[in-house]
Amino acid sequence: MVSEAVERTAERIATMEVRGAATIARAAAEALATAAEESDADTPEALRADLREAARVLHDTRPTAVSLPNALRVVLTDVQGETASELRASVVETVDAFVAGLDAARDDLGRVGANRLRDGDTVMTHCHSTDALACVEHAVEDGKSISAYVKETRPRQQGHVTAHQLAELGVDVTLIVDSAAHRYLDDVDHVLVGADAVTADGSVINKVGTAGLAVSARERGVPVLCAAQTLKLHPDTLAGHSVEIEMRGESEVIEAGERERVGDIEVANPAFDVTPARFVDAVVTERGQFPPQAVVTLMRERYGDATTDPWAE
Ligand code: RUB
Repeated sequence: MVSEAVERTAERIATMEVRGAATIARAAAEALATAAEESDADTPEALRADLREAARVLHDTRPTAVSLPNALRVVLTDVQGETASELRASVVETVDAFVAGLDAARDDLGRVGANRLRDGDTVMTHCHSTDALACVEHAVEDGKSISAYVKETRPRQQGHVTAHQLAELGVDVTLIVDSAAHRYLDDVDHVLVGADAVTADGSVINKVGTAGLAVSARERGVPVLCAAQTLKLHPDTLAGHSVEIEMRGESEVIEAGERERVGDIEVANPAFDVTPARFVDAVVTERGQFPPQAVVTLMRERYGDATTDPWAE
């Protein structure tokens, strides 16, 4: 039985109260620390079993953001202890270090991304990405004046969060409906998006609509930057595995009362799409910016060739 706190976090991730790849990773790691603190296991083996069970519940919430399994893997493999209490303390310490690492990576990445932005530049964003926002935040801190076209991002309107946060930074924000993106690309210097996963061949998996935006941007000669800390690199893709694209419910697309009006038709609601590497100009990470084709080297350095799923053991 997993603790109520873990169940609650899993529920908040599944219902998207907690959303965005980095934020999901943080919540999942913190839930493991809570699971360790709340477990009454008195042997390291029993505590490890409790942690694996908690990790399984957290893992099965949403399938696409690789930051979630990557976070669980880091915590479950880095912890050590000869006794249950040593192991418990090690989980809390490991999670603290992991969370501090997330913040530091976001900050370092933001500094790298900010170097791409010049004073007076206009960016176009899609969805809400804390990594992408870090780039603008650092550019503004450097004294650059930045404007933004912010796509609203149907059906969940994460663009509203982006618009609000960019405006708070002092960015001149224009909110547009998704289908107006092509119309405004001529006024844009960079498309700036985040990622839920970056694959070994440099493809970027991000909120549905990113791929279409990137293709339009290429047609207009606008560079596409993907801000993604290395926690978003998908190590399973090194061995040829594909990434599951989450399909969400139709109630996000048509409200219950609209069913009768639209009739008996299928509704498909994929949450993410795949932007092939050839439409991405740079992947901005905490270790520098890379052409998407070079991501594979970075992935091997960080994760090695083999990955394990400790929660599945
Ligand atoms: C969020 C989304 C974000 C990435 C990156 O999708 O696609 O662009 O997760 O976010 P959802 P961050 O709202 O469905 O979770 O840079 O904050 O990790």
